[in-house]
Amino acid sequence: MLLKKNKEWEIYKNITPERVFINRRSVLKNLGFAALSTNLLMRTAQAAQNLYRNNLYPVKENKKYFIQENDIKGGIRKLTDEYKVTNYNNYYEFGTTKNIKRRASKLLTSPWTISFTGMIDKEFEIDIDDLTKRVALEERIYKLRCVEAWSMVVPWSGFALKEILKIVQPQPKAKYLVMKTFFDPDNVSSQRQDWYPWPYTEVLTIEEARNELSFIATGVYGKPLPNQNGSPLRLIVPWKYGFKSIKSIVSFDFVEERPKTFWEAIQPKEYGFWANVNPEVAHPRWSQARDKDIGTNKMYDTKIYNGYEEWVSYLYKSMDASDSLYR
Ligand SMILES: Nc1nc2c(c(=O)[nH]1)N[C@H]1C(S)=C(S)[C@@H](COP(=O)(O)O)O[C@H]1N2
Ligand SMILES: [Mo]
Repeated sequence: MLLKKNKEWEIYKNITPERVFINRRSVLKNLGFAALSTNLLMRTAQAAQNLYRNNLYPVKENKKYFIQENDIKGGIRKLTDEYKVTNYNNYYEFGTTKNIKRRASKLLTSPWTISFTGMIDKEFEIDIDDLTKRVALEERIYKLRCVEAWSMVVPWSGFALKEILKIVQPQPKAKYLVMKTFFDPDNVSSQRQDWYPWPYTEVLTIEEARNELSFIATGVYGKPLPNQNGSPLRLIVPWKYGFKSIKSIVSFDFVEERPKTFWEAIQPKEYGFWANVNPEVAHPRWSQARDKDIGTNKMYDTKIYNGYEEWVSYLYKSMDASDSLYR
């Protein structure tokens, strides 16, 4: 019967704050569903929320940031196939291969509480589906350039990160925005491996977070974000290597001192804090001069700031142009 068969669902019941879960449960109890299992309840909630999210998309495209480019033989670059975007992923919480879709599908993304803390007007928590009501959703086509020298062109749906800053109003003392992915070692087995500094953590300067390109994606290809791409919300900073674009965010913390990011803690010389794309600064073990489109395997000359120089170069003008800006 259902209960036994779906035991695996229990694996990911986790990230729900106890409080929210208990409320949901008592509501359903009153409706006469007391006998329903925890698992079934949670899947029911998720299914209802999926329906709600499906109806948010597609959203209107913002064409301002679209960049056309040619491959090294002169062919015009097209969008990467949806299939590739959603089947070739980096998401270490679910494994170290690109093929993590099935495992990631077990993650429950509703309810999904996000906390806003630190040096802001007032600390608070909000569910993702309430947050998306408070921002303007739009679609943007961005290039994603992984530090592993592959790239994709992806139509993301979501909203500008600066909209969050408008809501939370960081204090002048706040210098950095720290974002974290869920941490659930009981249910996500990789997070019991203590050689990784879980949870996945990424940091931007407040000026970078305010940059008009910084984007929070909640959808892709005109649909809600699939789990493997970082549902229900992930960062996209297209002028930086892909590892900066943290998935499945649960917290935004505004701080004065910069903490170490996940990759900085593992290997700072290769995957540093700034990680701005630069074809002239090689990774210690390979060239960054070109990137290969996933899907077509066509080669592109990598551009400074991944082609987004006109929007972001001012951020780094006054800084020492050492290699660490580009790793
Ligand atoms: N939480 C989390 N976020 C993450 C990663 C990860 O392993 N865990 N991988 C990063 C890397 S290395 C890349 S290239 C992009 C890949 O995003 P995609 O799978 O949607 O293409 O996600 C980034 N965000
Ligand atoms: Mo990456």
